[in-house]
Amino acid sequence: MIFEKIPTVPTAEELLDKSFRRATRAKRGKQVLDRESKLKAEESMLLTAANILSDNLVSIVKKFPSFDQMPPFYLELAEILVGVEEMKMNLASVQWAGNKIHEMARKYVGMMRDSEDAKVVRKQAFARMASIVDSVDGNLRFLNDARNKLKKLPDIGEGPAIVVAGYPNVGKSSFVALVSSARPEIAPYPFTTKGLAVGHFTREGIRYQVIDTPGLLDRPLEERNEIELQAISALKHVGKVILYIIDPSETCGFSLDKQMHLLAEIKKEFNVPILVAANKADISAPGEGADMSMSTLTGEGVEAVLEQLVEIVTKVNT
Ligand SMILES: Nc1nc2c(ncn2[C@@H]2O[C@H](COP(=O)(O)OP(=O)(O)OP(=O)(O)O)[C@@H](O)[C@H]2O)c(=O)[nH]1
Ligand SMILES: [Mg+2]
Repeated sequence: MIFEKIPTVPTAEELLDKSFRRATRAKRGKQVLDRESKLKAEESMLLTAANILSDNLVSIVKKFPSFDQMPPFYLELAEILVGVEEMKMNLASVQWAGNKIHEMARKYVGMMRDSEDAKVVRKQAFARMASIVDSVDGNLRFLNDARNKLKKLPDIGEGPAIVVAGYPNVGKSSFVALVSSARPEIAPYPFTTKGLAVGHFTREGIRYQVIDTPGLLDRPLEERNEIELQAISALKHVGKVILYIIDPSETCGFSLDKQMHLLAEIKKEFNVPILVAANKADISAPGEGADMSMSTLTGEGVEAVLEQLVEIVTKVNT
């Protein structure tokens, strides 16, 4: 996954600590008897600190993937979770700081040669570097938060994908846990699932992906929060088929009417085959509107639903 390899982004303080410590060590080995060797020692201290700082800053930027060639699904998720423009601006500031320190170090080395006391100049240079790095501390923190959010996104790969959607608390995660390798959290309250998760199962040599999504309420797109938007994004970009789970028992806390209305909206919005399964058959009759019935608690009917999904995917593919 494109966001998986982004390393932690250090704070300004961590960067400065590291580089100044290494610079002190670089100086320690040097003899400082005459003016020339004192100059050399201060110079090496300055360059060591500057190189570490600018290399680190520039490499932070390099480790973020380029947003210009990103698959639309991940681009949209990045937009939902962190904002692509904001991320670009923060990266640009960090890049600027890296370049600035590099430039500045060269200038100060020149100044050192013409000065009475190299140590004084080196100290001025360190203060300048520290203030440049401090000035991007907010950017570094933003990027670290972004990194932590993006890293949690699931790796959606090549195989056909089944997206499981529905109202909160209807049993989406229970289904995904039952049929695939994923182990999502299951709980008796709505909005348990807060992000996308992917599990896998294999049928006749084909590896299928099952995507668990956060619950959706029936409401306009512009009112949806960042958690729901991830589900919409998966529906839009990755599904070969959608499994829409309804809970006719309404123990999920939402009326069947509302659940059916959301289904109608999804049918209108997405051009993907939809299988409707009524869950919780152990406590209520499926009622109207469902293609199949199951209980993810007892397991009854679940295998048949899975078979049907595989059949739909196979048809779509041929
Ligand atoms: N009686 C009964 N309860 C079920 C069944 N399937 C799931 N549940 C219960 O319904 C609750 C919600 O299950 P989840 O799988 O977490 O539902 P979800 O749709 O993923 O919920 P969100 O992530 O909040 O959207 C849990 O308490 C489950 O134990 C079922 O077939 N029968
Ligand atoms: Mg869930």
